[in-house]
Amino acid sequence: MITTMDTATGALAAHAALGVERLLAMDPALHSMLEREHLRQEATLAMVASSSAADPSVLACAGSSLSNLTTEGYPGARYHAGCAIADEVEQLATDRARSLFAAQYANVQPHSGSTANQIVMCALLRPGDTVLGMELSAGGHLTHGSRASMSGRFFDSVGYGIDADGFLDYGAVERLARQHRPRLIVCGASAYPRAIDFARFRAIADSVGAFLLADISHIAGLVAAGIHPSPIDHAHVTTTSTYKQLYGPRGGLILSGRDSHTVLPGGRRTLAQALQHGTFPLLQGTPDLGAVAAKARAFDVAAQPEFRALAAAIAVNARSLAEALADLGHALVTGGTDNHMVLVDVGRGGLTGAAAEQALADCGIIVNRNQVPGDTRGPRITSGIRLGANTLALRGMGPNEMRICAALIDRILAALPLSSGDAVTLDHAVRNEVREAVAELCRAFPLPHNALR
Ligand code: DSN
Repeated sequence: MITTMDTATGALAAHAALGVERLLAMDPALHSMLEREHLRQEATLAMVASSSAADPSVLACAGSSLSNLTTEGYPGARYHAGCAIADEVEQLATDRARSLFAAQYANVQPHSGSTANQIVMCALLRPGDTVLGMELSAGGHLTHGSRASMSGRFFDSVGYGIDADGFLDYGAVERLARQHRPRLIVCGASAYPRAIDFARFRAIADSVGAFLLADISHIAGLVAAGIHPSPIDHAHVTTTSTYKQLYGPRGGLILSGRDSHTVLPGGRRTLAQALQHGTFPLLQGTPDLGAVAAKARAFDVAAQPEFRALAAAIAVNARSLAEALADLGHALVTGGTDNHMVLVDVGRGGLTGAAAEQALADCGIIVNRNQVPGDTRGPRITSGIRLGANTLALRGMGPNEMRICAALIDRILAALPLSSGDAVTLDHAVRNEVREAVAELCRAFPLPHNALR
């Protein structure tokens, strides 16, 4: 019988190396794509605010033999044999998640942040119940009640927004809550550069008897590091994806704090039990145990002092980037940032977000187009771009490099012909000059092969 002894035989490393060797020999075309993508990430400035780069040890877990497992249920209560080691891994990931966020309950099985939100809604609501979430066009997320997703189709969804300066309009949230009496209020955003007042949201939720869900997908690293206030004991439930600011694998996480033992109306289940049941069997079957192991690894990395330093650098860099762009005359949504993200209103200069995104990408600066408050352009064109500091901070860049990045972005945007469309041709001399500067930055600040330690 095979034991669970830790033998450190090298079998894991040999298997991983064999995998790459066989991929090259058996499928050179696919190997070439993956190799090129690896090099592309090394050679470009990733400033998509929802992106990061996972440590190779995280990726090794995700690609390990644990992904071969078929199993349903939870540690100690599976529906298949052969899960003793998987149970240890999932328990470790769960314990680390609870410890990292000072939560009382964690579920590490959700396949993504979107799925985590679906699980919470299906666990706590009945079809047709009212959900109050941030409008997608104001910076919310598809899964917070947008009509384009099941969250806005299976539930009666009402949206709150931002004021004319781009700040969250808490007064409007309160009025809409009183008017519509939602069963669930969702806070958290995909494109909002300011801190979120979770205590205020909870007070509004309590005033109408609603559950509060905080989706911290974008700011989970800042929350874990204590740089952004934590929602854990304010919200009934907190969700996050694990590949954005936690530098983990593709996946999601559900957390709960002081409310996790509350018995839900009907008296059948506590909140924690409803979330367990909502994940499996209600929404998911077999979890990806490789991803669960990778989450365990990422949570350990995020618990280290080096991660707190990284999170602090993210926030400092975002502020430096915002200040430098503002000094160069760019209009920023809310005038600046409290987190990792900067929203630039390029429409005021006569550009579209799509054109800016394309021209920046052409020079090796990777951002995404994003709507701005009162945008007259749709989500495919937009009048803004969204920038983030996660990966640049990981590369060791600081305020000085943020000023260089701001100057490069400004150089590109200033050279663009005014356009309302999304197809642009950038002046070749400007493109070559910026490409060379980007290459130099990437060489000077390589992605760390052994990130954080
Ligand atoms: N929510 C998307 C974003 O903010 O870019 C990614 O999942």
